[in-house]
Amino acid sequence: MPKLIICFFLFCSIIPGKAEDGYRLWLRYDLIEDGARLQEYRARISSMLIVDENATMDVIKKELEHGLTGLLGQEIRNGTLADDHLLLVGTYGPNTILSERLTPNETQDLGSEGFTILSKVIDGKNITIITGLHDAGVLYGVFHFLRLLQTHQSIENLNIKIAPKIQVRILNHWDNLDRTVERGYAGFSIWNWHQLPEYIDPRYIDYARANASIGINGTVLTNVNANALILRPDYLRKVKALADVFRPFGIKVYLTARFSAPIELGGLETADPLDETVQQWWNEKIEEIYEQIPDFGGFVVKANSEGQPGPQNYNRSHADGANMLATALGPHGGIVMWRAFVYSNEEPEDRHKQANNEFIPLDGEFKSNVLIQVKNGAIDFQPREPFHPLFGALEKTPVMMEFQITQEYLGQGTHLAYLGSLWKEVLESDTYMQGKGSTVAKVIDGSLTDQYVTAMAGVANIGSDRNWTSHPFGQANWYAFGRLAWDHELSADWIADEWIRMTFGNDGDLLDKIKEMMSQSHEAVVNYMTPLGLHHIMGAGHHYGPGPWVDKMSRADWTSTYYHRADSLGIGFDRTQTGSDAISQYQRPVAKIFESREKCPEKYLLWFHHVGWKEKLASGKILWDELCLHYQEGVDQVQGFLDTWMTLRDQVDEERFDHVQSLLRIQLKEAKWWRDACISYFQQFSKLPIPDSVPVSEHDLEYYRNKKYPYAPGIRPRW
Ligand code: BDP
Repeated sequence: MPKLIICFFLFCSIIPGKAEDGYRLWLRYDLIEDGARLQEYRARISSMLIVDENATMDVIKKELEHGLTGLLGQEIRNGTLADDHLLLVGTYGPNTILSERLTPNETQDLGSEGFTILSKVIDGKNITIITGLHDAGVLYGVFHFLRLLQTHQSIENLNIKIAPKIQVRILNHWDNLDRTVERGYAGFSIWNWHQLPEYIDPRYIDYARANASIGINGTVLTNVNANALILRPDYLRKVKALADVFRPFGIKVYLTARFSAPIELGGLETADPLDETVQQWWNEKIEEIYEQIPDFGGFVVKANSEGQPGPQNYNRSHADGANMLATALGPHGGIVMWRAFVYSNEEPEDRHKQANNEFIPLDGEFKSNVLIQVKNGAIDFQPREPFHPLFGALEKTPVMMEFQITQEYLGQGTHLAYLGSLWKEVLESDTYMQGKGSTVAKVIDGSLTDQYVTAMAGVANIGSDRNWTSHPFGQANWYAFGRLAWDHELSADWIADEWIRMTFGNDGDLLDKIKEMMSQSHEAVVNYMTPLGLHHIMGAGHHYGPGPWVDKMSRADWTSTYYHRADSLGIGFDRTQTGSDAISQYQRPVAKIFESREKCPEKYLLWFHHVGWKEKLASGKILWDELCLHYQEGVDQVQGFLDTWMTLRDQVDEERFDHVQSLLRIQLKEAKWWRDACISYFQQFSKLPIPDSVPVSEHDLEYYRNKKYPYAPGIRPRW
């Protein structure tokens, strides 16, 4: 390599303040700073040979060239099988160069997307092999290998064999065709419908690289509040262009299907799923899609919820609707992800109960290529929710997880909230569906039931912002979603560790400090927004900031007062038998814990119980004091994050340092806003003094109630 280039690499790596705009995400391939590791890697890999030829292998070659040149600071030449220190990459199908170099044991149980990475000595030559049965497996192996280098792991004696635990690992973009993003806080949609299919924005490729690097293999391009236009031929040509870009990265494209599309697009008079003309319309539409996109993944459907059309408009069931689409998609290998986030126009006595009420009677009636897509909790992506009771209730129907990566209820684009911890809490919850140990993770990965397909979806936080996710730490949530969908047994801490190393560097002090911030951040948000099981007390409509006073909306279960039920006696939603009895929807051993005032974990207390202001909690303090102290603790935690971050000035590049610093200041201001607004509001009911350690609110309640935020994302500013 010419001296000049080496100097350039060294130069880049020794300037701590080097500008970083976050565009590269975790795929930063700067020269390894650790001298010993660098030497090890350079000695181990001096050439590479990719044995197959196809579009995925081209992607692999580019990524390895880019990654290894950057990380090792030297070019990697194209090798031959005679080389010592060769990196040998490709599939291991029968009678291939690779199969000759592998024992059957080494490739056992890899499945269609798994990979193995092996250090071997063959004919006296050291080689490193990355292989899988299919191209996608090899691609995942290559990203894993690069991650080992990025996180400074040893690559001596590698004997790694990994396969994903869940089959469909998919992002749900809530992107509208006008490029606005529902609940998106990172700019506009990255899909440029106007310029597709002719112009392929390089962003699409970087998007696909990022997803493939964490094992995401599907993307739903459009909002669940669907627009039928996406199914029109001109739009389908645009979708095809994206599918063509993503295919080599192992990513399939899916769309949301508007149930009334046969009327809107097809000019039919009905969308009744049992009507033959309707079925015919969908069959033909689906044929048309597969002609363009032979590996089209299928549909996500939001039906009969929040005003969306669905089979119930025709007195048909969710199963009738889902099965109609599944029948048409089935022969092509497509699936239907039918959402359980339903709530009808008639208000039920507790929204918590509605999904179970509607879906349990249909258990066993869905075709095998239908999955019921269930949000992690029964209300709506709140900062903390107990797991959705449906996970423990559907025994004959595959259920899949829907997490929300975009932080609709967790500080939107400005709060640091690492969601790995939230998602792990849900995945590890025990449903007791088939006795102890029936965790949510096991329900969705198919280990409890024999299901045709398994899946996990995450509502994307990606937009046109240069750094993709608005908050630099929002990237960690995209990353964590992918890693958990691939392997839900990874710990939140482990995932954070990987992400920090790749995103900010491997320095031990930096790593410890950022990890500490991340690991506390979810709890901090819960503390200053919705402690002790409170939920749905945010501002109306835009869902930004506190709004515990919200009481008059077109339906009661959109208000805050419906959920917190504060009165002169106490606060909280009684979901025991004396209240809505939603607890009975959980399996008995779970219900027994939640319904007991003593056994119910305090983090869910006000979710399930109406508790007296002066009732004592585990700490010996009364509820009112605990509530106030939690709010204060949340504020203190954010202050702690800011203090910690300020000590990292010399270890983080200026651009990201300043950005995060500004955002933490906003978060601190807003944490105080939540605390003061909520305490002032609830104090009207408790009529108790605020504990001394909690500062007196800067403003009175009226101030908070009247506060307007015309700049909140998603709001159209008005006079
Ligand atoms: C809620 C969002 C709304 C979505 C809905 C859904 O506020 O914008 O359309 O969920 O998931 O959280 O369908």
